[in-house]
Amino acid sequence: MINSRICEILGIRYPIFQGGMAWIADASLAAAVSNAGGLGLISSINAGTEAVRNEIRKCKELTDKPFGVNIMLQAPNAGEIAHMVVEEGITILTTGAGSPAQYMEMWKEAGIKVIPVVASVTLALKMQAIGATAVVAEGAESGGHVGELHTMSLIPQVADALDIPVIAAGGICDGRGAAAAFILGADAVQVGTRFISAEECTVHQNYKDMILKATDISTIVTGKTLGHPVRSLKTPFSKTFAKMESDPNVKPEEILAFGTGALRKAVKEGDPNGSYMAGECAGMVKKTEPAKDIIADIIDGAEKILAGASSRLA
Ligand code: TUI
Repeated sequence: MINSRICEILGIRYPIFQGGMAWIADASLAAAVSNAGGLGLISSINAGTEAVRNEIRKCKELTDKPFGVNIMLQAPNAGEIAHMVVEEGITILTTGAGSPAQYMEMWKEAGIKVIPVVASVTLALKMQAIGATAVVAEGAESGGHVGELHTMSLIPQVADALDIPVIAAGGICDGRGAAAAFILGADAVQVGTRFISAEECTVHQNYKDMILKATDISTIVTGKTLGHPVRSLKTPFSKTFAKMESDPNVKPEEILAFGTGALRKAVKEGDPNGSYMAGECAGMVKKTEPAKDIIADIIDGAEKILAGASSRLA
């Protein structure tokens, strides 16, 4: 059975994290993933700090297994969330879109295992030096806010540089991707896009349908000119966003205003003018199924491939 040191450190059965996707990753999805033996994560991007506190409390009712919270560090309420998770007794945190250095002392004192999401070796090394338990190394195939390196070259470089466990993210949604990540040096994988299609994921049905209809070329990265590149599905919204960025007469403030609230509109209302963040592997997600079946499929698939890898290549 596939198992790694991160399973023991976190008390989980399978080395699969569910991405802490903004507005999407709530108690329903996180508890389903944790109950199935993975690591469920609740996103800190929701309708305010108290809404996130409620999700944490709900999740505790839905599962007795370990789960964590993902803190998006660029959010205006990141400081508030950083304190609230300590109050709520959270034991596992992932952080994204920046460095969590300013909160590390407080979280370590509270006994929290901190797992920053990084997109480079430089930041990964810094995180190890300030006491991170592990890092999620996220390649640019992923949905949402992306770095520059892709999974294939990021993972081995981060794995070579660090002593702590590395969780691979970006472009992984089945046993093949997971097996590849383990071979590249990862101790676990983080899966986002495929869990959007999970039965327990509470996003608007239109969001699920858009993922299920996606093909290999359905995503686009916008926001590079604003210093905040984001991968999402190609829609009238993202195409307009891209056009605004390439038009020298449109000011950055206007583009930012156009994008504000777009993810929430997609997740909650299924609004065609919303931002449907998704990774490049959206084209491989073909059905809605329970989170536990997604985890079983990834683990079984990876085990079969790893067991037969040498014979396939002989
Ligand atoms: O954070 C993410 N993905 C996200 S956050 C998000 S919320 C959002 N909402 C509306 C518009 C835009 C975004 C959606 N998706 N992933 C983790 C991640 N972190 N990926 C890359 C990084 C990263 C990049 C640079 C982490 C640190 C970093 O450098 C910081 C430094 O100080 O060097």
